Amino acid sequence: MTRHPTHHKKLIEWVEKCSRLCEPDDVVWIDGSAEEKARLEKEGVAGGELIPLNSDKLPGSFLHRTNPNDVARTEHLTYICTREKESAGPNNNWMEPKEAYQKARDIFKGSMKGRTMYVIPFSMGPVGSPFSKIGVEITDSRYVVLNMEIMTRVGAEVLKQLGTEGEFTHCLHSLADLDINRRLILHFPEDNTIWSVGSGYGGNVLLGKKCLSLRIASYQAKKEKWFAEHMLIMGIEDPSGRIRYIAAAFPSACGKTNLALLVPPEGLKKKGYRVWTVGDDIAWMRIDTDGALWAVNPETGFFGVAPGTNSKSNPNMVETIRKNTIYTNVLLKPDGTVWWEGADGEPPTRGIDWQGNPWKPGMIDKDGKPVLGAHPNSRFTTPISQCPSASFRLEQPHGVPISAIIFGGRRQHVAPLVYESFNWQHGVFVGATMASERTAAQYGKQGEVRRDPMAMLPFCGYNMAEYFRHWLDMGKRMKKAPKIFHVNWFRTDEKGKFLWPGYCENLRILEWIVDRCDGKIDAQKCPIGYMPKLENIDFTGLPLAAGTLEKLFRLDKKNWNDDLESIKEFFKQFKKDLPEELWQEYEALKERVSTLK
Ligand code: OXD
Ligand code: MN
Repeated sequence: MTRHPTHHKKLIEWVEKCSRLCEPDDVVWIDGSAEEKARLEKEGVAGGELIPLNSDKLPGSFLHRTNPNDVARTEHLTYICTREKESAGPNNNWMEPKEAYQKARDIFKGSMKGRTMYVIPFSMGPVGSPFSKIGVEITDSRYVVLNMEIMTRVGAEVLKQLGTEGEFTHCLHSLADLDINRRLILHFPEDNTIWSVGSGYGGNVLLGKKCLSLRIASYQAKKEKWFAEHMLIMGIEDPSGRIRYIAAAFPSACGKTNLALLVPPEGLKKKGYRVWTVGDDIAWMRIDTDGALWAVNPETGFFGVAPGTNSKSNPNMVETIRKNTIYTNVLLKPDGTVWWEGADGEPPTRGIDWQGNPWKPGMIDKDGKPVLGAHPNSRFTTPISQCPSASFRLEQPHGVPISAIIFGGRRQHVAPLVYESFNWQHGVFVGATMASERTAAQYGKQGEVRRDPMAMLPFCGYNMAEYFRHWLDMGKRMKKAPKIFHVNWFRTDEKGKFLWPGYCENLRILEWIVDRCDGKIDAQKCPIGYMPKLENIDFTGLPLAAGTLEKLFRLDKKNWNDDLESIKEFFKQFKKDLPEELWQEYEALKERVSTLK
């Protein structure tokens, strides 16, 4: 009989029930101690799940390889399981809960035979903060335990906070046989439960992240009147030492992590600007007693994409991942360090690729394509506390006050570099109509527009029409609502070349946004919102070719009309559920766009 480190009866009963279903050899409760971590790492190395990396150059770091059929989130196997189909809405896969539990139970049955079942109590958000939610993840993967220890607050202090009666999200995970035909990522928001089986990939199995902090939390946030959003949070310190915090939503692969860890360009640094990173992926936001919106990052780590990370795109991340980092599906160099496409320096002359095969630059596969050293979605898991720009308010139970919300996408032509919405309702429309064009790196037709409202399309745990209603209602509850902006770093010229240099130069636009929030400057009223007077953006030391600014801010009537058509199609799928206010905003925009020349 296992000894339990808790007197929480329901938790113990649930653990025993899962144990009877999965039939592990033994059950281990995770306490979050350093000794336990060292033991798990040692066992992981002995069992082949972890490869220790060069202890001088990357101390405390390991490499893990997932099954090659299991390298990304599997949206088509991800379900919202509510009693009514309508509650999941038109954008989620839906399964009836009874059927879903039965299907998964068949796969979980005996799946942990010969393995250890780990029980991980974890807190999303500082332990004991009014923002925080507790989950307990049961898993048969040591890799999951070690990643959860970086990404969340884990162990004894969480159990203490949970007490004998506390609410928690029931998260059950098993690798089972990693068969893609027996893989399911199931969310039961009405039961506060997540079941994930048949995968070992982070986004599917670190259940505190997308599954709890976005899908389950968004459902809870609607009920409890707060926000669970797919947003970075960063602080911008101005030369007077005042810090303004912003939250920003961009679809995956639009540079959220790079923006959150931005290092100011020379000119702005000299002026006295500094950036503080609060989070790169998830924001939980509440209206506090002052009537303003306050945000925490519920996570404690970054689960970042490795390819393309280098000293130019993200110098702070390069510093962060030098130690205590778990690398997944990257290339192993002969000196026991790692590499990926788009890393600093020259490619190594040889190494072991992400699938464990010998690799050399220039290798070609049977279809004539280059063999990649690292998988395009290879990752690092690393503690935020190691980041040079980590905010000193990460553990603040009340988080940080949000002055601006920013939405953005990857648009070649339509959206200008930046604009500000007229008011909250218009801002919700701007977020609800957010879109990105597919790049060559993504599945699907290049250039095709994918609408991704508030970057939540794959993560909203309920009907998106209800979600829009929630956003509108929250605006009415706030006394000091943040201003809402839209940015587009990805506008291109006639030859398809980016017009804006991006990366650290984006701070110039954030400076304008913060100045607008502080009421320091005025702006031009345009058909789509307020646009900057160019003299109010600091372009010092940024040589842009003649005519570039004009192109970055030009509004093209045909492009906007085409976009309105696509918005109409998108909105129509929500039928009568779409809040009337969004149709009003649509009509008003159409009217204003008709005045464009
Ligand atoms: C992520 C994503 O992994 O949004 O953060 O896809
Ligand atoms: Mn994300």
